[in-house]
Amino acid sequence: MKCKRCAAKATVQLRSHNSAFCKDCFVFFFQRSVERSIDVSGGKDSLALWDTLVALGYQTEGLYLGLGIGDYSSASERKVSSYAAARALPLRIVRLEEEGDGLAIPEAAFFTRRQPCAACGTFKRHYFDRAALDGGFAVLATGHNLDDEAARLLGNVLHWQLPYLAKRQPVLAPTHAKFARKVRPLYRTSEYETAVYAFLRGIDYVVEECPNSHGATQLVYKELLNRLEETMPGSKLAFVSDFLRHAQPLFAGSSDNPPGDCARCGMPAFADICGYCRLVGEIERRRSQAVANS
Ligand code: Q46
Ligand code: ZN
Repeated sequence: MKCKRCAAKATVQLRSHNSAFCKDCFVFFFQRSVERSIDVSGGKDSLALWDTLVALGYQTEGLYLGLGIGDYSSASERKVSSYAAARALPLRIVRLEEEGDGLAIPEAAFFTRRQPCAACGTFKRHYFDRAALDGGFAVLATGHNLDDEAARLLGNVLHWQLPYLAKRQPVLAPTHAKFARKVRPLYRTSEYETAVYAFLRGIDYVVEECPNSHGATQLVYKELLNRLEETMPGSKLAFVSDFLRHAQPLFAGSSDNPPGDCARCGMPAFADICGYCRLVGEIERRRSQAVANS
């Protein structure tokens, strides 16, 4: 077997990466992948995070996931592409319409007759994990800020979603060889702070919100928390930090068993097939029914 990088005789085989390396190249690959990370959306949080990681000397590669949401997606892609081009930073672009299943968010929402955000979450998780695996990223960093964290935590607490509470941490160790470590370095930084940072650093980001965000549950939680924050400043940070310090360890045992492999796509799955493949199956079934009835 030959080394993937220099074609010398390989001494290390990495089946999860479908690769093999000689000693020197493996050391190079390992050291590089430890610091490779980041997914970017074209929004202020992701670009501010990328900018910060680069400034701190981290080796990064941007990952843009095109959701196929009309003008919003094209504007986001333009912003992130110009950010990366202006700084000569590597950017990987994955567009849902061009991937194997060819399904973008509007189509998924139409056929499932559910809110676009429901399919969006599942698609994002799948494609982020897939792209991190394909790219050999050791770490996947996302730009979720304090406002996002607090809103999600509130949602999890309101519905007592124990498995989610067990995983609600800013650093998530991989539970499967195909998962990268997931980190949310901005979890203590408010939306306002990232907006100010982006402005001061001259980062041109997509200002428009996703058209599907109106009425989204997360937004309702955010508005509630903003009202709380207005009268009791520091509430969001205390809610998130105190949860992590005092309550999160109590939920740690409520997480799912480690995932196996999805029978359809091979990615980690908590059942025979993963949540993404289940969703694609449902969309395909409903699409065939619609064709048959037309
Ligand atoms: S992108 Fe996707 Fe958000 Fe748009 S469809 Fe909903 S979840 S609102 S962060
Ligand atoms: Zn799958």
